[in-house]
Amino acid sequence: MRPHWSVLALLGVALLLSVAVSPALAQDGNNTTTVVEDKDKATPGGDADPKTLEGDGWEVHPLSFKAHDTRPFPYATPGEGYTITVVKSDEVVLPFPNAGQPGIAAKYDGDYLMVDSNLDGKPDTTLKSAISASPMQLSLPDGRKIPYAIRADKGNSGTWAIQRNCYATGTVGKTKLVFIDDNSNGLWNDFGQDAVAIGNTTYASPLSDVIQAEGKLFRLKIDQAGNQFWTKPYEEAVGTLDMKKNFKANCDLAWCVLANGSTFLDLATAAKGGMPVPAGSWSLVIGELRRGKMTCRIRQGKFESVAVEAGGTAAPEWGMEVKLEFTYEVREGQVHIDSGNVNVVGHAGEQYHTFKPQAITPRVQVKDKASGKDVNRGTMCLS
Ligand SMILES: [Ca+2]
Ligand SMILES: [Ca+2]
Repeated sequence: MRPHWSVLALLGVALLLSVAVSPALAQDGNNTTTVVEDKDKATPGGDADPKTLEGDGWEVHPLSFKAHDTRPFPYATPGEGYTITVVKSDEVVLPFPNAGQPGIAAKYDGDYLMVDSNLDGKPDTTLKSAISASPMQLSLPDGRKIPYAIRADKGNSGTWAIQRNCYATGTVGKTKLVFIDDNSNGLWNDFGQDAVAIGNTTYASPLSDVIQAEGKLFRLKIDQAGNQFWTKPYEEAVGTLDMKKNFKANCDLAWCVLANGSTFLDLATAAKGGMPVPAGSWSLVIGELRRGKMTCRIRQGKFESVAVEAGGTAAPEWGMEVKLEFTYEVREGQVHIDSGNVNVVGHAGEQYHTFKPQAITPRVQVKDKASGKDVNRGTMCLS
């Protein structure tokens, strides 16, 4: 016995979820239909050594540091939930680079958290939960001192959550690049874990060893200090990937990151006709749909990798029609649906989740399979 899927629209349109019940289902039993698998993060790439880059075709680009001082952070990133949790103790050390020291000294003083912003070993700057940024200094393993900024949020249980609150900007030609220390470790070159936003977008991709700018592909390296990066034209096999052409939805595809090994590209920023990408197999990492103030996130689900051949163009069909997949069980003649395990699934198996601002409220309709008559109906709230 398989549940009957209702197929309806995404975002702002009522969703109907129905279960056909047959006499066989009068018995208790479980019906699991979907397994959610999140893609593992890519492993970090190597560091950039300016000496080995000189004379090898790499072009250097300066970066400007920017401490951010309002909320929210201006760029959406794949790792934006990453935080360092600080608990109360006599000696608090924040795990940021401080050459020769285990970290940055801090003091937990009642409602306040004080940090040593000038690296003299004494906490000197008080962070309140209402204050978003704290300019401070870090000392890298090689002794270079760099600017940095964090934000601190006080948790309900007396802990503090610390997160980077700064970024670094530069350009390739006329294209703006924004680098983000997204794993909040004070180093800017963690490929796959840090992030970069390229072009006219507020969405960042995982830091990638190949980027697209000015309609071309470049290899990328970045100094761990976040003060410069290098590019070099990508000269291996290239194809075209177009994630917009055959994407159907009543909203904009605002963010669409696909990965091939340690290369991450945001296909939502592609011009009409698609984006040049290294030939190979591309998997969906993260995305977002937007219509007005309504948004929802996209994850891989069962979306299969897209093959891009050298010189070829791939444009997978995805998006609507959208269906709901869910788990239910029948106990004592009643249908029980686990609202925490209802997946909104797109045409190619991709999943849509985290709908904002309002929750989705599918109408639930239970039918008797034999007679086709409605047995019950109601409304379920999905956040
Ligand atoms: Ca100090
Ligand atoms: Ca980092």
